[in-house]
Amino acid sequence: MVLEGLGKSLRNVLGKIAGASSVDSNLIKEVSKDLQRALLQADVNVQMVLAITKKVEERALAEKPPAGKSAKEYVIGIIYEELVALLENGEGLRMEPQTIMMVGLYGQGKTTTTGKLAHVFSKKGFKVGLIAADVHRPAAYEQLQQLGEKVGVEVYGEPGKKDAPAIVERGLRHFRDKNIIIIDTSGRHALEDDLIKELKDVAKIAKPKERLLVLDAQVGQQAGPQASAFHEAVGVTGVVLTKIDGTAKGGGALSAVSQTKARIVYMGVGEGIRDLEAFNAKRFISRLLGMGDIDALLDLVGDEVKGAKAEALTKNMMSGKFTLRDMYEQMEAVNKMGPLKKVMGMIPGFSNLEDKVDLDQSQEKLRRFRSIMDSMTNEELEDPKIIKAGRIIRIARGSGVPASEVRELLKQYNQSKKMMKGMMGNRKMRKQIMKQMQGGDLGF
Ligand SMILES: Nc1nc2c(ncn2[C@@H]2O[C@H](COP(=O)(O)OP(=O)(O)O)[C@@H](O)[C@H]2O)c(=O)[nH]1
Ligand SMILES: [Mg+2]
Repeated sequence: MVLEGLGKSLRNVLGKIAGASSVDSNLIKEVSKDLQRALLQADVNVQMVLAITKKVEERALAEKPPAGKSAKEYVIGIIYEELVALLENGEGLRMEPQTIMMVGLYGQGKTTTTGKLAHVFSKKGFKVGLIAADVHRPAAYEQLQQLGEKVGVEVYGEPGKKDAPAIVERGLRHFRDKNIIIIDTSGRHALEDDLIKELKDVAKIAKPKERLLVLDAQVGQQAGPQASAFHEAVGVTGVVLTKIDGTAKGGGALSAVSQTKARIVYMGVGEGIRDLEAFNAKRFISRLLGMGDIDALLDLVGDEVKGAKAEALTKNMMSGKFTLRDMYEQMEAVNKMGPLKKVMGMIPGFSNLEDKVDLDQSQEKLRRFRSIMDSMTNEELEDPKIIKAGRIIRIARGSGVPASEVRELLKQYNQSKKMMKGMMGNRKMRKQIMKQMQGGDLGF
């Protein structure tokens, strides 16, 4: 997940609120401090951090929750709103016929993103053409050509020629029958005058509806000044923040760009052709806060297990109860579902398993866990606390596994239970927040 560290600390902040006995000024002060720490660690600008936490404090102390809403839920809602406000910056890229020009310095990810965008549009059924107008970097044409091949999109270029505007002019003519044209342009180590001139000349000919600035998120808060400089030079209409997968500074880049009022349209989250995410502040923040995981899991559950069983399971979990039997049922459901890897990643406590073991092994482990549980009594399944040394030996013998494996299952159960508790807090929050602000539009 993008910005793993920030997500984790934000979820801790919300967990603290959810677990508090009551909301008072002490709790709010404490939460505000934690929020500050979380945002600063993600490289968000100090002034912005102070502003947002001040606002959260003021609102949390002054505003009264409307009837039917608890103080805790209301405070959590305020934090959500203020975080969204920090990043909210307009609409995404329109899925309609247009010409798009990519700009940015060397190595920021322009060419890669051009390929990714070509994939997005062609998947939607558009007729896409790519123009290779980076005339400075050797092999720029070949790089784009390769990406084009990968996604089945034609690339126009004139390797060896240096006149970018002329190439673009001929490319546009060549692509008369296309409805999405994306132009990859040259970069520099810095925004120099000759680059500005070249980009302006290309823009004059292509009249692109979108001029997308591609920015490496690793520059952190520097992304803000860079976005402003490019905007002044060539009139940026949107920003793509790349490499957000590999940096803890993503919070800095995101918030700094938002601050310039530039609209962030996409995030690059990996080197692969599919590693591009449309940016939406509400969805991004709700995901950071860990909302919706359970729903996504239940969505994946096949029809055969979706009925009464899933309902009973959810009800149990919502009430904070999570027995070994519940875990057993989850495993059953998981077994019927596949693709296992995806599902495993969504079950609290199992996500860490996902990376470490291969799939056949996980399947095998599930099978063994189930046979262990088959050797337990109802009482043990409902109340696993009572399973002490003597019972472990009996269960191990009954299911033909070493005692260590029974202990492993119990450990896994305790871990799942703990995480499930945390998530249930979030689910309640999520419902509340949805009702409160979105009318159901959180994008899940
Ligand atoms: N991890 C990661 N790497 C990326 C991303 N976008 C681009 N890259 C890598 O960054 C390097 C430079 O990208 P390139 O598209 O050639 O940059 P350009 O000079 O602006 O055209 C390449 O190695 C890409 O694979 C991203 O979102 N995540
Ligand atoms: Mg390039």
